Amino acid sequence: MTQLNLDAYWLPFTSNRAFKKDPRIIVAGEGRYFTDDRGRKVFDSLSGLWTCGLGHARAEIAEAIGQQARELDYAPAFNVAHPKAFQLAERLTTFMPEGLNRVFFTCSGSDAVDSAMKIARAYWRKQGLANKTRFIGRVKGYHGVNFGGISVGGIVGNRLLYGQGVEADHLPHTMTAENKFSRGQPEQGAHLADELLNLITLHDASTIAAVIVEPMAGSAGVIPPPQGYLQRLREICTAHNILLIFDEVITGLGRLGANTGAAAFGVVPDMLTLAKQITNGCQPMGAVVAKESIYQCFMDKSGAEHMIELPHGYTYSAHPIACAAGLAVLDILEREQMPERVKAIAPLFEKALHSLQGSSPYIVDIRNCGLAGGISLQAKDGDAVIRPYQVALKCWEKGFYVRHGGDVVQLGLPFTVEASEIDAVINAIGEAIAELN
Ligand code: PXG
Ligand code: PLP
Repeated sequence: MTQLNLDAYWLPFTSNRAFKKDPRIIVAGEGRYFTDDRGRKVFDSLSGLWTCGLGHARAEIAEAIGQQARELDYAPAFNVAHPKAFQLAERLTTFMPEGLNRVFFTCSGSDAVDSAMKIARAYWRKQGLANKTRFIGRVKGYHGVNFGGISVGGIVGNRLLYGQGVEADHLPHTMTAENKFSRGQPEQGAHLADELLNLITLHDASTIAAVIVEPMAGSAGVIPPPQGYLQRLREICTAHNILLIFDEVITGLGRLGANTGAAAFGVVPDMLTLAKQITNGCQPMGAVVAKESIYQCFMDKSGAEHMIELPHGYTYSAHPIACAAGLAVLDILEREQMPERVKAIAPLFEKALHSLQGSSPYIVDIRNCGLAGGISLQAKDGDAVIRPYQVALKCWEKGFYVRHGGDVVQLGLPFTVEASEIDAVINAIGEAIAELN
């Protein structure tokens, strides 16, 4: 390895000062393993950043990307289009709940969230309900980093520095004391959805465009919805003429052992957002999938036929190379029955993860759903993040890439994970926690 100059690169969501003293550099990836610059194999326990469920360097995806780059590297997205945009949109709808069949492509999950929020506001304005502009998110929600997303988001640290955002209020989160160490969906807590009624009383439904939640909160540390909770949110939104948006950037396309969180939990939103797994992380891409009636409203209420119905889009919307990657990914997801595989192996993961309960006084909660898991650690002298951070560093030294976020150690295992690897990573985390002081 040539010596790297670390100065110029400002790393995202990273403690740059600490990192540059002790950098962790990945130089290759294959299957479920990275190779670092010391030549070590490192198990990827977060599938990249929840992106690479199929594992790294899948030949079919690489082939599709290379071929597309040679055939058509870029096509403008406004007023012209390329075939794979239509093909991918159509293929994606076959993975979606019944009725969600109009796909708007974006460049990331953050873009997908802000696009969905703009579509929601515009949808009401087109119907003469221009006051329906407010959004309801949820405490601990993560909806990316654009201004819309941080406004509905509920992770304090991601908003504090940035000042005024979009008008939004927040539902309480569902991590209650009585639900600690629940396996899968907690039994208690559906009543927390009724807080939406209080927010409707406060703001009036005539000012609320949409409710946006992750069906299972990911970034905040894997918080599965209490049984009946999402059903209740759906009922209240329908009764009060408020759109329901599921942010499925993590839960979409297999993670929960179903094609979507909507399918896993049996609740259909009006729009859902996707990103990450669409291309298996190989190309930046996101999407909003909307009900046909939402799309049709724009078609019906936008004046003469040459008028643009939705003045919104990105230079890289439906990028040909991302679309080519996406088509290859959907082929593999389907052919290798990945959501089914996730569903089949999830109970093994659940058992191994929860075996850590009681192994350390620092472990204050464990949660899981599909191939996602979170371990909450007790704060140290008022510092909530130090222990998960130390666990992640220790795991890296042991040959495991493990994600820490806030007071949680998070796992998002590759869909292809083997039982022996589940045991190995849980052992490594257990050892790392035992070494804490
Ligand atoms: N919505 C949700 C639900 C997400 O999880 C985004 C939007 C934003 O997507 P982009 O592509 O703009 O990053 C996300 C992203 C973690 C972690 O450690 C999670 C995300 C990103 C990075 C790290 O949990 N989620
Ligand atoms: N800023 C400027 C000056 C631009 O011209 C554009 C796009 O043309 C953008 C920002 C938005 O970039 P993107 O379409 O990649 O989101």
